[in-house]
Amino acid sequence: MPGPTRGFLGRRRTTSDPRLPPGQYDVGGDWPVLTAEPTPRISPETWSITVDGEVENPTTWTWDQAHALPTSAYRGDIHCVTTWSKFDTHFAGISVDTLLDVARPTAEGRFVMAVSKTGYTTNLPIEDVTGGKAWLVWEFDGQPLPIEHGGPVRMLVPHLYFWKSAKWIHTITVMKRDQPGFWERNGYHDRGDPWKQQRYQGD
Ligand SMILES: Nc1nc2c(c(=O)[nH]1)N[C@H]1C(S)=C(S)[C@@H](COP(=O)(O)O)O[C@H]1N2
Ligand SMILES: [Mo]
Repeated sequence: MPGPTRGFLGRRRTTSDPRLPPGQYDVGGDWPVLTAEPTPRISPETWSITVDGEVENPTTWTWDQAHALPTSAYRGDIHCVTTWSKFDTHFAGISVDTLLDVARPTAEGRFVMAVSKTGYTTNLPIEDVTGGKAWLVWEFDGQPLPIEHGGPVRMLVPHLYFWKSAKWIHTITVMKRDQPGFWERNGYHDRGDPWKQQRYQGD
């Protein structure tokens, strides 16, 4: 990206970049860690992902079973509500669509709760995790996802603020009705669209 180097203007670049949602700045090469709970140690041997709730076929995949599914990658930007954005990230894993195709949400299943192994939760309308918009990822820039960033596997919903991307994802529960997750109970917006600046309740 053209423009002044870091250190000259400080870390908050003021250049306007069409990739930058309103109120955000380019964090550059950094990838801040934001975690509300103690970082869990999860080994691939014990990791699993379950899709349950309002589905016809509740299913659990082990590490090997998940890795046997068709891989899917994301290259693009991520945006945290604390105002940093990171451009051109590269994640790889599987599409949430692949899991939901097997679990088959019922017609009444209209929301999901993403649940971390730690108990962290975040809620999403099912449309925000289908149609190629959400992933379970285990690679960042071609390397295993670092544990502090949610490794071995996190959710990735890059078109929404990053609190919707649950680290250490363990269960996706399909629900009939919307229910607030951890940050949503604590004042954050229910949906979190960075282009609409949906940061806090009432935005
Ligand atoms: N389990 C868990 N997932 C989480 C969080 C958390 O505290 N716990 N924080 C969320 C928030 S607020 C952000 S901005 C991103 C931070 O991800 P990072 O630490 O990889 O940058 O993770 C999201 N997912
Ligand atoms: Mo965040």
